[in-house]
Amino acid sequence: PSIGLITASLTLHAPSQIAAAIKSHAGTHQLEVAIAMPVMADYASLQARLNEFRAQNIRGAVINLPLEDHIAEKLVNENPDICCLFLDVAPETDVCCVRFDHLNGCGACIRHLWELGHREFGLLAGPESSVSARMRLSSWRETLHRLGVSNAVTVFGDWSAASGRNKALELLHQYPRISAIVVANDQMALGVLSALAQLNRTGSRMVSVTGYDDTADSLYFQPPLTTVAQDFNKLGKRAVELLIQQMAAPQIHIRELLPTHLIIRQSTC
Ligand code: IPT
Repeated sequence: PSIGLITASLTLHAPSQIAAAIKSHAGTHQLEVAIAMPVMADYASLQARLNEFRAQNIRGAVINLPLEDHIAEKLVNENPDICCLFLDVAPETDVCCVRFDHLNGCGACIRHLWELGHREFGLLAGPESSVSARMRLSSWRETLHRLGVSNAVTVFGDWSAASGRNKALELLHQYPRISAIVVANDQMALGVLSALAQLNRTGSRMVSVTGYDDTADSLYFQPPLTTVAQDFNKLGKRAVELLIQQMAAPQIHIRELLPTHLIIRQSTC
């Protein structure tokens, strides 16, 4: 028997580590995993993938794509014979999901920088089309607001290291007083560190950088990255276990939240 996985691009570190975890935990339950990687996250592309799964006799799918609530809800309504478990939807979306709680992690990250004395912040958010990117940005802003910071500058990247590098160059060129850049994922943070090295903003002129994900390589960035950890192995394990439960009892409503937490390394001071 097989389950399906519809995923965001596996060229990105987080989705690829999540897919690896799902694949290995599915294996312990003697389940194969059919992987689909649509280019677009619109309703028609997703429906087409579920139709392919159905043709392969697949009756359960994990969906790790940022989806707006009406698209996720319509997929569930239109495909009652396939159990769908979503990993990247907003809390208000009324579908079965297991997701990371961004609140603790985002709040802790801003407070950490504040306690180090930072007052001039740059926010490098993920793409506006991503539900999780928007949630991270809004919790950073909320925490900053509570601390009385109202002048943080926001720019948007596309999750890639290249976009992180370009956006950091842009940000520091326009706002040289920024002393901390809060970044929505580790890959963009890698690009930011590369920009800082190019601008000679290291050592005593260092700009603090925080990431988000704690992917397997982030400890080896230069300097090792302070970041918000999401346990992708745990997510993969719970996704497989919960999908199995859901397939055994399709009427149950699964909503699980996994914690995130700040890991302090040397990219912040
Ligand atoms: C999210 C990652 O944090 C981000 O780095 C990027 O890879 C994104 O996925 C791609 O969609 S993790 C997701 C489970 C919210």
